[in-house]
Amino acid sequence: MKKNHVVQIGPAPSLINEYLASNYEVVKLWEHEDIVQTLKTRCQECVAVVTSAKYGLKNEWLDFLPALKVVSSFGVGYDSIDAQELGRRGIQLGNTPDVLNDCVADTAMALLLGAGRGLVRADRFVREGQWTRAEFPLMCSITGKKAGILGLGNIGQAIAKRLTGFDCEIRYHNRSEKQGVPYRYEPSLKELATWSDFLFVMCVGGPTTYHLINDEIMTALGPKGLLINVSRGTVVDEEAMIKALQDGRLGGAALDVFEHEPYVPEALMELDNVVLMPHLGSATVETRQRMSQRVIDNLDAFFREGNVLSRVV
Ligand code: 8YV
Repeated sequence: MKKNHVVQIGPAPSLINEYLASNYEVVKLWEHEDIVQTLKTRCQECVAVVTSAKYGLKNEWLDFLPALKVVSSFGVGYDSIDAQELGRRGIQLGNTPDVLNDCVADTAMALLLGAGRGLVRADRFVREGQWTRAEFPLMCSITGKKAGILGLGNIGQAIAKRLTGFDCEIRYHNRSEKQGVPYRYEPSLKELATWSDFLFVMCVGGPTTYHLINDEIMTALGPKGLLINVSRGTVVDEEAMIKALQDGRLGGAALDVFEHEPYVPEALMELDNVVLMPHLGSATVETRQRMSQRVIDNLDAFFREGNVLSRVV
């Protein structure tokens, strides 16, 4: 049987690679120097694109993919893919929601304890031999504190569930109030920040949320407040955050994502009240396996029934 043609934008986990290699005719775009030439000469029959939240898909490439009908992306966020443009062209987009909720929420807790209880700083303190000559500063308690969540979607709710285990009081801000959740809605993000001891950023990325966390919000969170970002770097005005951290208007930041990944501003590395992770929210063996399987299932479902399983457009 003739195999369908697929263009793969960037490297993927081995489960996806092996599946693609045995079931499809694959063009590995990132291995080619002249991308446009490769699209023009080798991808005219490609019905599917396989990509990820990280590698995305450039709109200008779509004109060189006349047979394209489906995009299967590794990751729940799709801010690096223009879903509207795909919809306009009648191309389906599938992503990998839900299978990573718990993992990302666990990462948020790791950041909360890592920064809030000073775990990362304390580790440095011991390794650098400071324990024999100095006292580690007292940190603030986590239990019973006020936690704000920007973006109470499925991952936001998994974060809230974990925070109830710490007896935290929880409020959230979304574009609109969510029905059927036991947490209080705060219509103003600034009010939420003012109220919160910890503010978790868990909304979508892209233009609608660009720099939602600005100087005013960080100042409202305050000198004792902790900002935790596990969504997208673009939601936070990074320059304003650095200034707020430097002059003590913001207590601390725990970040898994950055505005210009994988580049992290030098100024952040110099701050003791900051914990940094290289975008590992969903990075466990089990979760990446489930995400890979969903990429495959989305493609399979499309070729079998004409619709991806987890459909964005
Ligand atoms: C990505 C993510 O999957 O799911 C998302 O939106 O940001 C991550 O889990 C990972 O960076 C690979 O692109």
